[in-house]
Amino acid sequence: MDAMILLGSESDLDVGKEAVKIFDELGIKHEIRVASAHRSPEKVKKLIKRAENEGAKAIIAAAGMSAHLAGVTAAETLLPVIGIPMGGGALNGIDALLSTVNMPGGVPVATVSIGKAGGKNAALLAARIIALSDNELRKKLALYAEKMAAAVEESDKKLNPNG
Ligand code: RP5
Repeated sequence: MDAMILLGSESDLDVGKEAVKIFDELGIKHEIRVASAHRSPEKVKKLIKRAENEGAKAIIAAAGMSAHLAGVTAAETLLPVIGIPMGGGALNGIDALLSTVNMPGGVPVATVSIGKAGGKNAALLAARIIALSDNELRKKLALYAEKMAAAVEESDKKLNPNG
C-alpha cells in the first residue's frame, strides 16, 4: 500500500471519504481503518506496523475532541504523519486542532485544516510526499492543479460572459 488512513471513530468517516476520493482519483493504493488512541491503543500500534510492513509512505490520522491519534502515531513510526482535526466536538474542532497541531518538539505531525477540506488536503499532501519518488504521480498532481485552475476560470466566465 502507498498510504494508510486511520480514523479515531466511524463518526469521522465523512472526512475520511474525502481523502479516499483523492487517493482513488490519483491511483494511490490505500487502506482506511478505524482505531482509537484512547479506546483501542494496541490496535493503533498494530495498524502502524502493518502500514510500515506493507510499504506505506505516509499515514493520515483523523480524530476529534482531545485528538491524540496523529500524535501517538507520530511517536510510533518514522513515516510522515498528517493529522486531520475533526470538527464534531463541543468546540467545533478548535479542541482537535490544538491537540493535533501542538506537538512537542521532536515528534512532527503535519496538521491540515479542520474537517472535509482537511481530508482532501491530507490526501494531496500524502500524494506530494509519495510523488517525490514517483514521476507518474507528479504528472497526475500537475494535471489536478490544472483542472482546479480551469474550474476557477469557468466560474469567472459564467459571471463575466463578455470578459
Ligand atoms: C475521537 O472522538 C474520534 O476521532 C471522534 O472524532 C470523536 C468522537 O468519537 P465517537 O464518540 O463519535 O466515537 O476519538
